[in-house]
Amino acid sequence: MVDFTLTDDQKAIREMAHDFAANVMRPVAWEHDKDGSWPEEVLKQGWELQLMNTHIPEEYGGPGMNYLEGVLIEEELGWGCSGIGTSLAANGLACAPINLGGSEELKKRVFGDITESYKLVSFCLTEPGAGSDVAGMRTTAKRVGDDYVINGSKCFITNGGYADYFTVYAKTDPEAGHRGISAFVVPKDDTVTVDKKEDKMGQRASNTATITFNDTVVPAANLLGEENKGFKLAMMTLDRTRPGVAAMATGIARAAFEMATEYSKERVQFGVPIAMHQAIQFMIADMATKIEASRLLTWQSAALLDAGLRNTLASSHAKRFAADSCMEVTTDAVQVHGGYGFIKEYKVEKLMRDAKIMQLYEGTAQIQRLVIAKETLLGRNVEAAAITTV
Ligand code: COS
Repeated sequence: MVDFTLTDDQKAIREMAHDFAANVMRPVAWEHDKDGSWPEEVLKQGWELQLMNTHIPEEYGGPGMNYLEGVLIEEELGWGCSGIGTSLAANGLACAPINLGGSEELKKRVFGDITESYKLVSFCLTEPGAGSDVAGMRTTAKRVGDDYVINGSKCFITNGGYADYFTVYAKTDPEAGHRGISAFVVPKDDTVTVDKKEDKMGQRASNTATITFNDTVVPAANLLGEENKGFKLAMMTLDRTRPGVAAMATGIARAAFEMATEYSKERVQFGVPIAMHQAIQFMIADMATKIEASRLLTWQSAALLDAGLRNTLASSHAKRFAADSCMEVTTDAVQVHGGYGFIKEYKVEKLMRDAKIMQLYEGTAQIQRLVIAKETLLGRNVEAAAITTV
């Protein structure tokens, strides 16, 4: 029998994240959404509570949480404010390839530093001309003696404007397509410039920047995994982080659902609360089912990882379904509010704006379908195979 019971420790982790979301994130979330200001104080408090760097092993100074614990936290952060939540979660995305491919010395150096004091790490994969098509990237890393010299621009980089380190993907063999990409840890220095801060539709509290590497020199010791194996490292990273995005989408949807149900019990039309009307009840019912199903897929995708099994298919199922559901649920939550849902004072409109990015970042809804189709047609869904390493 499948057991969905959480341990006391897991319940405590979820409760701690929920308290933080309710008492620290929510009171400032709408202000940061309004002016797009950087929530540094909130992030520092999140770092103190180890709501950042959740998967860094204990031997390197982190809390060493498993993936199920990670998604429990991310759902609460999404419920609190997914803009601030994304900034808290971004170290996890950037550190996953270090965890997978970094040498002992590199892990001690970088993880030791970012767990010792508040520091940010940004994941640099996407480029202006290479979003879904990762292999189309143009950033290069040339080997010169014991170093690599990196040149190129990366866009849509979460926390990019404030990062102390970057995990950068670059072509080490430009003629070799996806088999010519390598990944590196790049500490911030004067050769790394922040070119543009994006003014976004949603998740306005998170910083999203273009970062350019201008003859940036890193030692060969900062290479992650083997040279030219960076594409696979990126895919293995996304397998590990898409469950977190699915969890955050579930949290946003849950917040919107709560607002819609509360409002439906208060708002009177035709002499009764609108919750008494079947038209509203059907919307509420569909919202509730989508949230439950999103959470179940999310937990499954995390539990497979915790069991040491390949979760590529489950991860894309979860990310695709939870993100699409989040968009639908938040749109319906605005609909339940009628005209008031369109007014900022009612707060639910922020959730609908925040939801959109869930279908875009860490692989669009269409990319998830591509992965699902490929995995299914290859028959890998029949039995999850053990994870291979880079
Ligand atoms: N784990 C390990 N290896 C993987 C993998 C995974 N999940 N997925 C693919 N690979 C490997 C394949 O085994 C293959 O290896 P070989 O070089 O040995 O043949 C290689 O990677 C290429 O795989 P594939 O042919 O399946 O790649 P495609 O080009 O068909 O598809 C997509 C790649 C489109 C799925 C990929 O580029 C992608 O996910 N794009 C979206 C990127 C994204 O999410 N961007 C957001 C940035 S972070 S905000």
